Amino acid sequence: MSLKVEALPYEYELPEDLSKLALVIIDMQRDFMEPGGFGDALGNDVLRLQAIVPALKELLAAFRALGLTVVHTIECHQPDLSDCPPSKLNRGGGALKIGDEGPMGRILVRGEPGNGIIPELAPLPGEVVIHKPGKGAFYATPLGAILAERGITHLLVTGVTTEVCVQTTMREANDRGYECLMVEDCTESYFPEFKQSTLEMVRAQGGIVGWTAPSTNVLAALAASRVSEVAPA
Ligand code: C5J
Repeated sequence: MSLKVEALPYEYELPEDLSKLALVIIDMQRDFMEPGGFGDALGNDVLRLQAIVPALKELLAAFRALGLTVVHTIECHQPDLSDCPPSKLNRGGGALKIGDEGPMGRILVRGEPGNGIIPELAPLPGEVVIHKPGKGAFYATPLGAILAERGITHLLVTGVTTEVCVQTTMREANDRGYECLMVEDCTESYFPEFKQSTLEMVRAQGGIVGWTAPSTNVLAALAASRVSEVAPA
């Protein structure tokens, strides 16, 4: 039975075999979400990103209940910054640069307290965690190979920030042939107008990059999958 999510620019069809669907949660890490991290050092109001946590938690719980693939990403660099090009290191003009010591440890460095995913969305054992040096989650990571190994064809894309790492990842995924939907209330930006523009760009021209929908629509389709599992033939 094919399950459809009410979405824009038109219905998004989930794969018949739901094991081909993955939830991708981009960079819900303290460095972007909390005062004292990278986002804050760049002068952003980081607390506005907190608004999406309840909806994302609910979506994550639904994926876990169905035993579906969950991918968490973390933007980070090696302690020696060998994977951080000067073009990234020197940009921004913020109070603290990548690798500097901040209140949550070294900014955007793998393993530092500020680099961890916020506790509400902490990965469970067995969930995929991708450490990525770039904005897109496919660049210089094993993500493509992991998704291929699991036979994943469809991605629900969430996280922060909408127009930077979330959009970049969705575009990378689109070019690799994945059917992608950005979950509207599970992604956020420091700039509300950039979020809105990104959603519009994704679904423009007949869904040139993919679909968008609120999490309630996704949850409704996932709930219907459970009903169809127990319904008599
Ligand atoms: C940024 C991200 N904004 N995760 N990273 O530098 O969007």
